[in-house]
Amino acid sequence: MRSADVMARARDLFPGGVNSPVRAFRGVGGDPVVAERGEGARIWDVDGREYLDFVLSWGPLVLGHAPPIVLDALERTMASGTSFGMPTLLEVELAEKIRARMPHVEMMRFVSSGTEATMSAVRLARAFTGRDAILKFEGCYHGHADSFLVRAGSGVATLGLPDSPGVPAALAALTLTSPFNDLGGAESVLRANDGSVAAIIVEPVVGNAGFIPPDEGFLEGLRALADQFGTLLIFDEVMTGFRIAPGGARERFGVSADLTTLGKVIGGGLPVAAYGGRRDIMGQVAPSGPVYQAGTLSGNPLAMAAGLATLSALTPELHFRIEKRTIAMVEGLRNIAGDLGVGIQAESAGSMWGFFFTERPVRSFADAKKCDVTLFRKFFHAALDRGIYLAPSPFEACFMSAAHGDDEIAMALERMRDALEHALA
Ligand code: KE4
Repeated sequence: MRSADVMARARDLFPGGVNSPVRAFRGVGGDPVVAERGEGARIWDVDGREYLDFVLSWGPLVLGHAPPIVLDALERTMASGTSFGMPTLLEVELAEKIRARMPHVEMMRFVSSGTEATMSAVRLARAFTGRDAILKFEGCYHGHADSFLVRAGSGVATLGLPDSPGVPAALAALTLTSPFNDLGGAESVLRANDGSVAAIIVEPVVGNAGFIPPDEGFLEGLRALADQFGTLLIFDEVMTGFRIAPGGARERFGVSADLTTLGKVIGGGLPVAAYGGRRDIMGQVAPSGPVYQAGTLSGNPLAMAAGLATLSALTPELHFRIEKRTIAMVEGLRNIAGDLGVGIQAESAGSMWGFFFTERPVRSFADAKKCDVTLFRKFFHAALDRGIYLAPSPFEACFMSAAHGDDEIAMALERMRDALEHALA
């Protein structure tokens, strides 16, 4: 088995044999799938097995794997060089396209990972307000910068890590936390720390504790609290940007954050992320202001070209077509669980979706942790054996792409019904 051989070599080279923890299947057990190639909605592993892919590189591939429009753009661009470390027209064009869809992102800065984006946004918020504390929500994941590894989601939750060693207690103490969807809790934290909280940072739709949408009024409430306590509101849209609506959280919920972080989709599978927002805040970033942040490959032309091609193809019409199929997926999953007498909460927002095996609504990370993880693990592997690749953790979201047509959804639901029957046996 080539997968086993590759992983044996990988384990000797990388911690856990992976370059990012969630890939190691620790949340579901067993050995990871070793990818060989992807095309559209499908991936093949190094042993030639084919899967319908609902992880799509954890969100970036909203057009599916290796879309011709992106490959063509990369081929054209790389012929002129791969990196300059100088201003280029491509970065201007991608930023203009992002701002056209998210006008509240008046000014921005490209970086190469979501972690860089959120880390920089928090540094900027601390500088702009002169305050040191931040408020994040339990189960939300904002990348692996020190300040965020406090009650974080995604891989931190998957591995059941209390937080992370190596983060100085003095710094961790500046990260305040509260349950998602609990406005009262957020208000009492802000009141108890009045005058010292620089920013509230939140995933407008949580994709890192499993999929948890905001209650009606929750985001509006955070906006009001931010204004009341003089803190900035940061929407971490690294995952939700260009997935929950063509214009992200502001279009879907009508709430404007002071700063927004983006990533994944805006790079179309290449390393791109960004932070941006109010011009008066972004103007504080070096070299126009004193807040330092830099990056050798920020605005890399290949990455910009992939992002541009992706956003150009992702018209509102295409977005709503993918959203419709995502709704069909979660409705189908609810029907299957209902037929088999299994409690499930299956939800979606635009082209991202997720499910928990539980009778009770999931509104917070505490609720998510009560879901039936054992059944999830069995279902995950039964689905994998039937050629369905889901996120290998109950504390992650799944995604959909333009390449997942009606046939792929029907095929996936048929195989998932069989997988759930098997998992329950
Ligand atoms: P990166 O540094 O991994 O590019 O982005 C960090 C990040 C920030 N904010 C949100 C809302 C995110 O979802 C992420 C990264 N998401 C995870 C998946 N849950 C990336 C997968 C991984 O860690 O390998």
